[in-house]
Amino acid sequence: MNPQIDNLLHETRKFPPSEEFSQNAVATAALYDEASADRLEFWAKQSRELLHWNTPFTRTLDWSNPPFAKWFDDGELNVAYNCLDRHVEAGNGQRVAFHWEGEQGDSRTVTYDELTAEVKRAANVLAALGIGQGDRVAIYLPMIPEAVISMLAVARLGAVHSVIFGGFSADSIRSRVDDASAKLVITADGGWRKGKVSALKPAVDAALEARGDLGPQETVTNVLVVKRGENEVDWTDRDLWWHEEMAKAEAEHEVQPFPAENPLFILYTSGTTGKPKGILHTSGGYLTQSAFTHKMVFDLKPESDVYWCTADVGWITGHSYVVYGPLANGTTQVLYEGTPDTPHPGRWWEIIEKYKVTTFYTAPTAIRSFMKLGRKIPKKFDLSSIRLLGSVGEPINPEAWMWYRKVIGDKLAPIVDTWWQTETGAIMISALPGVTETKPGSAQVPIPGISIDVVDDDGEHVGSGNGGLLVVTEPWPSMLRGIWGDPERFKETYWEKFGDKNLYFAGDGARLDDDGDIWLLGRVDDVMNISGHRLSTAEIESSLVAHAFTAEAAVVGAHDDTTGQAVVAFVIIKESMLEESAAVEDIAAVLRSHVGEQIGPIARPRDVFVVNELPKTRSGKIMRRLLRDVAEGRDVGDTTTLADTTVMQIITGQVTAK
Ligand code: 6R9
Repeated sequence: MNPQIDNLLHETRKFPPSEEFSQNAVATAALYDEASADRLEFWAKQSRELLHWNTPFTRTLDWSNPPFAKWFDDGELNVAYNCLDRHVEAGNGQRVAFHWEGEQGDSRTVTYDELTAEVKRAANVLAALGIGQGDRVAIYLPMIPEAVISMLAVARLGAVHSVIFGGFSADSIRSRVDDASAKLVITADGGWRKGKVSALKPAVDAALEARGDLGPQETVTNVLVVKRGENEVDWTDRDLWWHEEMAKAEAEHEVQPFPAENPLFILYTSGTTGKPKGILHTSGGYLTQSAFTHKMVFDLKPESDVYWCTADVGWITGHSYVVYGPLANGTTQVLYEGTPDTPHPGRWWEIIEKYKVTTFYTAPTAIRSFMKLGRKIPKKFDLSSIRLLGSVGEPINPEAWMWYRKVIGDKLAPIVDTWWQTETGAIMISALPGVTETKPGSAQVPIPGISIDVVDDDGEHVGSGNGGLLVVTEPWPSMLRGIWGDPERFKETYWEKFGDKNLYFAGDGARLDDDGDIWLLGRVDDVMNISGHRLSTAEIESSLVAHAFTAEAAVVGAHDDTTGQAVVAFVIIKESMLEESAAVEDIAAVLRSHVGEQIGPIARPRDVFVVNELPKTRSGKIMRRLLRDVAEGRDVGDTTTLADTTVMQIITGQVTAK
């Protein structure tokens, strides 16, 4: 078993909240009672309290056609108005929305007044380019205020954004733009990463030029380009500078309400097959649950807190806990452009000191890499403003949890380990700070109003002390409404595993401890979790076999001390290419960078092993379990189902010879 999970199963420490924290906590134990008394009424009440509805809803949930849910569906609201104008109207326009920090140390303070004004202008720019309700806009930007402004401007018009993480390649942009038939792409002339300006526009140019004769008709009519990196960029007729269009645009923009189920965004995530899934989220339910969880799980005091979630807006965490949840709640945040170790390894701690961050939300992989560098670095900075810590993206091993608490939280700050997914839209399992006694390594309990279970293969509850599969048993407000353009795949992937029981299958293994608390154990499918980012084995395999050298490829996620898992690939070279490939000095490096170019640097395998055979069952299925054993340096387990039982000896020999 993965050593981190093994540790996790022996963990018994518990940390009750301090009395002081509990007394001032936003969340109370009564929330659980209220939610279990009447779950739907509970969500209806939260939605009315947290959001402004132009047309109040009268129906909370329509589940007459599962798994297609509708929440608050006869209500109307505007998502951007909820995140901006209403805070200004309530007299909080002077409050800082973002303390933005560039990697090079340049900074910009954006108040709610300013953010609202910029979004209004940007909405006018987009409308002038023909964007209206339901149109799709692709956003490929670095972590600069314009990323948030673009998302909110799209939302304000009732259009749909598809944010593409800045680390993805031209091919990934192409397939996402095509899948959603995007009309407009918003990008930049570059962004600062690791001390250099990384180009973004060339990838967009390449994506839009790479249309083969067989491709569908080009849907993109314009590319808006934000000036950030001062890079030289190629220019075409469809390109427009963001700042020039903004300068020409009207300042006023009248906000219009849209139905609760109006699509808000599509976000692509890896599944078990090669093709990323376009996860669709809509407006009212999504905003309700992201705002509710942001307020309760992060114990939000909007007048005094400075909240920092380190996620990029290219991931769901950035959508729900940088943009929608925090802004709906009128939060003051830090937004940082760069990498944690540039220009020095204490950069994040320096930012916490500078802005007196109170609430810090990051991923276990980051915590582990800081742990490796030692406590001396964070100890150089004043982190005494921190009062609450959060973790997301993968199971946090108890050792990292304890370090996070001691070194960053000064032994006082509660830690909330939050389990959720792109598909769930918002946090589903987490301690409530001030209420829950926390346990290192366990995400613990469903949040009020959410129904979770751990079940066996037949969908039956496993009972305390047992392991099984994590399921959501009742629809929830921020649930995905589908996979863009593929309702069948939506049903098959998430809802059909347990027959007609209507259980949402998350794809994660979990265990219930004797208190009934939930411990997440990682994915049970062929999805890997690298630094908290999801990648599918199939997607990387198909990229590897797209290279001229490769006949066959098998990819596994192997345990890695820092990144949680690392991509390890086994490839067979084509007979016809043996000579040519032998002339290449480092085939592994060639294939690694090929994957990096096709999918993006995060997908680049840590190791590529060239082998003569792959272990297959008699029915021809690759036995990834055995390859994982090799990749993790273990003795290879049971090989009796292999078609050729000697193949593993050969592979082990080839790998250890490296
Ligand atoms: C928010 C996010 C989702 C997958 C999920 C699970 C893993 C996320 C976790 C966690 C254990 C946690 N995951 N949070 N595992 N404990 N607190 O990360 O979304 O990128 O879609 O990934 O991440 O395996 O299924 P996403």
